Amino acid sequence: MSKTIIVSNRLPLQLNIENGKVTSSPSVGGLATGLKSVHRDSNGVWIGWTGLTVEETEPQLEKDIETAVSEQQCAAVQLSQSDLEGFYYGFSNRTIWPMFHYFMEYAEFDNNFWESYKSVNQKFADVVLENLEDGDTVWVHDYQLMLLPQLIKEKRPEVSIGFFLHIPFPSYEVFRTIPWREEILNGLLGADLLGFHTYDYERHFLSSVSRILGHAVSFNSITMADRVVTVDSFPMGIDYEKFSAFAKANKEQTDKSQSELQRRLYHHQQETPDAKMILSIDRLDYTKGIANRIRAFERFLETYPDYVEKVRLVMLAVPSRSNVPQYQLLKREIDELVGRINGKFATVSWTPIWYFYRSMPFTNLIDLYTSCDVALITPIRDGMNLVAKEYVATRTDRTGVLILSEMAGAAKEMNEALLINPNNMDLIARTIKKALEMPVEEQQKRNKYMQNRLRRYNVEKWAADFMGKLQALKVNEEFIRTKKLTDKRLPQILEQYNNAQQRIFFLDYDGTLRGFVNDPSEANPDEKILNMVRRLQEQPKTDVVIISGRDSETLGEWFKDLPVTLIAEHGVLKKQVDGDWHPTEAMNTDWVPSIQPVLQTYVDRTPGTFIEEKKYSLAWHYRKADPELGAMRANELSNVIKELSSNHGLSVLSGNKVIEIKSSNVHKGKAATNHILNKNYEFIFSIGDDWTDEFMFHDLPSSAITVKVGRVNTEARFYVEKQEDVAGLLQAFIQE
Ligand code: GDG
Repeated sequence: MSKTIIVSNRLPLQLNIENGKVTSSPSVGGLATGLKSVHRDSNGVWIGWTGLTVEETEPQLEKDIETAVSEQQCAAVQLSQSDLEGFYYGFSNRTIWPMFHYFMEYAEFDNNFWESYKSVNQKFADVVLENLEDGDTVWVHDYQLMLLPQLIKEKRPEVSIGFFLHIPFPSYEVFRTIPWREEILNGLLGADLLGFHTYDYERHFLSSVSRILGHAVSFNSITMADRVVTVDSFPMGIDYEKFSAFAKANKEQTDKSQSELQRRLYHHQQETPDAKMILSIDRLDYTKGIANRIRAFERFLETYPDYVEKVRLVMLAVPSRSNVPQYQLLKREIDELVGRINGKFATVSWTPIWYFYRSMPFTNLIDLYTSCDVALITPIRDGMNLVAKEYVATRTDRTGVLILSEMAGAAKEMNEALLINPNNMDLIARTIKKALEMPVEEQQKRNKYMQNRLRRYNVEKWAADFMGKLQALKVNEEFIRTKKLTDKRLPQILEQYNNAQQRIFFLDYDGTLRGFVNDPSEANPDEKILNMVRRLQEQPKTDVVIISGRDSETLGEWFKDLPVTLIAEHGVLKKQVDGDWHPTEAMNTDWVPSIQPVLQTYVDRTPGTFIEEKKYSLAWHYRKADPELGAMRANELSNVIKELSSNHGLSVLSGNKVIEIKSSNVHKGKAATNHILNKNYEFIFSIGDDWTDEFMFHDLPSSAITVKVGRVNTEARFYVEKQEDVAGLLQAFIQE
């Protein structure tokens, strides 16, 4: 039975070694819960690091550790101390983490870190490949393993691979400053499905792929040479029922069964019944905005002194990455801030901040969530932030107010929270006051909406959605495979051809009849091509249409001696046999005066490029420009025009070293269907290689034989592998 292999930096288990005996227990993080049905219930394997380096592992315990790990349905990747320093503390946490959270000034670009990142990703790949069997699916998690999808795909192209990024993906302007940006993008693009928490991260990723690698991006898919990569957003949820159930149990506790912390919190409530508690929980990380939060609390106490002795900030900061210098500095900063503010405001019976620097057992977390009236969550940047969701889930009586930073991915789904900009101290201070004074009915109303959403889109649903989408893509990929125009299928098509009274062929030119050449002006048809088209046209009851993006002059010149219909400029102009060129539609050119100057700036800035003014379109040619500069500017230009074009209804076509802009109401699909209107073709054949041909495949009647050149996602009914296969296929229709 095929299985799913989950891969993450750390395994979801705890190893305990006591008196030479190794035992393991599952750790119950959100991810492990969400993936339970993929991992535990369906015989999956989870691959990752145990938390023990090779140096920390006593040789005589190796076997026992392996057994303990496999008991949890896991397989371990062995990492050395130096792997950990370079790959984890280095590249992952001193390069990627700060860059992806827009802390560019903290990012270090160190080649040794990068080398270590590559070699550890390879170690993960080796273990995945060892465990991989036919039909398996792989789901890779997070920023430590961005090269892994490609490393697996190269070796096992048929395997379906998903990747989910748990942190933000930064904007192109930030991402492009990373020295290894191409390698990282290519690594990720080994996946068939890439998931992000929010649409913004998805958008940033697509923009980087389009601008840096130059791949064609449309909506949420990326077309590569031989496959299509899909990108989508899947906002991660929590184990709602667990949080809600633990919160209920917490309410029903007796004095005796209460934790020490719960007792302390309870006494505080008893002693000062009208005092309120504000909660803050995060890993101690500079992205979480902890220092700002404390300063905002100070601003609150200064601005609203009536609240002195009436409000306490309960702050849990969980130690994290303490070997990284920035984290050590942050720890010192927070210690000092807490000390200063407690010194400044404390009274005999009251300290404004209770500060815990440690991690707590899960039940203590519930004690905090259920006891605090307000949760103050103010990250500067955060992929999602699950603490915000957990706080809301534990409010079983629906009271409590969530103050949440707009910069957390969670803010996109939690509109009913009080959303703040984490850099605006006055706003946070005012919002704290608003939260403390919010009527209970309003609190309940807001939480009701959020709880309903969190209950519905919980972590299991998140995982199921991702896997469902990946599965659907796999089925689609298999479906594409079934479209191959094999020798077995051809006789049936030929039978239709032979039985038809009227027959027509729509043939695309570049990439279909003719292979690509470096200089497109030298791509004129050779004798072989001309002969083939002529002989096809000579078949009885058969018409041939050459349908291309080329301009009418070129196409007219190349095919002047053949009695075929020509459709040029992606459907804009048509020339019947022995006729003149005519537009196929009433063409709108009002947009030309506003777009022309934009193109002109690209000509000015990019030596060797020029504008071609066609009758109904503008083309910017860059084949004589420096290839890299040309490609880069072409991408830039096409993005700019796409943004501008929404007002004009334009379409931007990226051809071979040319960007063409035209009114979007004309395309090959429309031109082809208009051409056959009121005619009685019983056999319609169309073949083409790029996305402009998809319009034809889509618009022609479903009985048409539509053929894509290249094996990518297509609306065509069939495909052939490569341009070189086209001649052989057309030859089959030529009967002596
Ligand atoms: C990354 C992204 C994204 C916290 N303290 C204790 C404890 N926790 C638990 C919380 C929560 C989790 O840790 C923290 O999750 P966050 O989402 O808030 O933040 P990151 O650790 O930065 O996670 C983030 C997430 O990945 C998922 O994709 O949301 O944006 O940065 O579940 O409850 N648990 C226990 N003791 C503690 O002291 N037991």
